[in-house]
Amino acid sequence: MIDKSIIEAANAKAADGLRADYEALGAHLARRGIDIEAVKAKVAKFGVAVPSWGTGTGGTRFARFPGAGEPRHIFDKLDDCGVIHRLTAATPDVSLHIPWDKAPAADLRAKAEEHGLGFASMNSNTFQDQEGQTHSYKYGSLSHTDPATRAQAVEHNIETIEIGREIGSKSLTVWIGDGSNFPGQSNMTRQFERYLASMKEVYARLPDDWRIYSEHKIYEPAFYSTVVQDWGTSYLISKELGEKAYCLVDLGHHAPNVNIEMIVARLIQFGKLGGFHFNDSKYGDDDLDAGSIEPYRLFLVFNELVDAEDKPGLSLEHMIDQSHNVTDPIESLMASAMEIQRAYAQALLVDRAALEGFQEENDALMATATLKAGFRTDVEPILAMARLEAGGAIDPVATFRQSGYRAEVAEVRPKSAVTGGGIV
Ligand code: LRH
Ligand code: MN
Ligand code: MN
Repeated sequence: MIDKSIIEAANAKAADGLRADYEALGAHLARRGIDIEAVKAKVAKFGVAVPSWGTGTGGTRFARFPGAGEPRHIFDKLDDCGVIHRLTAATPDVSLHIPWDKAPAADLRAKAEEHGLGFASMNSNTFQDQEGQTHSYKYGSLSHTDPATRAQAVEHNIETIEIGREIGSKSLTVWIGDGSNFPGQSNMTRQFERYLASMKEVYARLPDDWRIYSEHKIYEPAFYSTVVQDWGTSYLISKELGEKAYCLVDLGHHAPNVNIEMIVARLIQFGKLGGFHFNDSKYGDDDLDAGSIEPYRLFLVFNELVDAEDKPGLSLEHMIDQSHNVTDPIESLMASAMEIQRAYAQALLVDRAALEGFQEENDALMATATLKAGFRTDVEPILAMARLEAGGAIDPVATFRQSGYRAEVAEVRPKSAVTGGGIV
């Protein structure tokens, strides 16, 4: 773990500059009628969960180039998540993937407590075969033609709920790779009927205070048709299952140029948005760092969230879902957490009354300029001040590098094998 003194020493060098920048931004925002303290308070309360699987180098299906000190198991992963939260003060929860992270619940709880972490949504995995598994998921899982394979997939989801229940999670995220690779391979209607029947069995085992999220993805690994391919199907699923069922939007799971912020708006309007997997992409499900390719799109998603902030019943789980090929995963996850916070802070700056006025008057130019005014504002001093006040680092990546954490863990974590193929 990174010692407090290292963070304090790094912060001491940057604190005066930050205070000056914060004051200047405060004066600027005051002229726009915005109270910087109120924005900072909201940013400080905002948290995004880290995916356990993101702490290791992901790679692609062609190759994986692991770095030094890769986590060996979930307890190393939780240590890394502890570092991320300590430095950014923005990632209080970790999302687990079962069976990758399977371990005794008491040990998971103890390790999380050590770092002041909680557990976000649980993820089931029926897109891969595990050693010793009776039935293969090669031709599907929850929608498989074989009832025994479906039963096995249902059972795995129930087990994932059980593990989550013991560690204080409150939701299950279901993403399946089921679909088909060739026209005619599957009857799309029958397949979806089977999927719904299986999900109803899982839903029946959901604790009263839990939610279930269906995560859609346009394609991959199925290259012709995917059972849960878009938000329309995901919405149908949530309606079929009942009031504890919601849709999860992974930003990388859409066709290029799809208006994701509009999907977000629709799901909010009809009370079915449950959460996010944040990442960024240029071509497909690239799983690049959030905000690294299209920061404006991330901002526009947050613009919808802030617009609906006071909507009764809206409660969202914000999670990151990334795969890191060429960067240190800890650094990428910290950078993403900060980008997500940045998009939130910028969206908070939008003058909503003015925007509504321009929309009513059909003044397209001024309406879009009003949004841009939020996006163009450099809110870094707000984010950094929120971190400083919470005991985090003014500059998390620089402080992480100074700490020598990666070299230190590399001494006890053996170099991991270079394998072909990463995770999706
Ligand atoms: C699928 C996905 C889904 C999985 C994760 C590893 O592409 O986004 O959320 O659980 O990647
Ligand atoms: Mn995802
Ligand atoms: Mn994905």
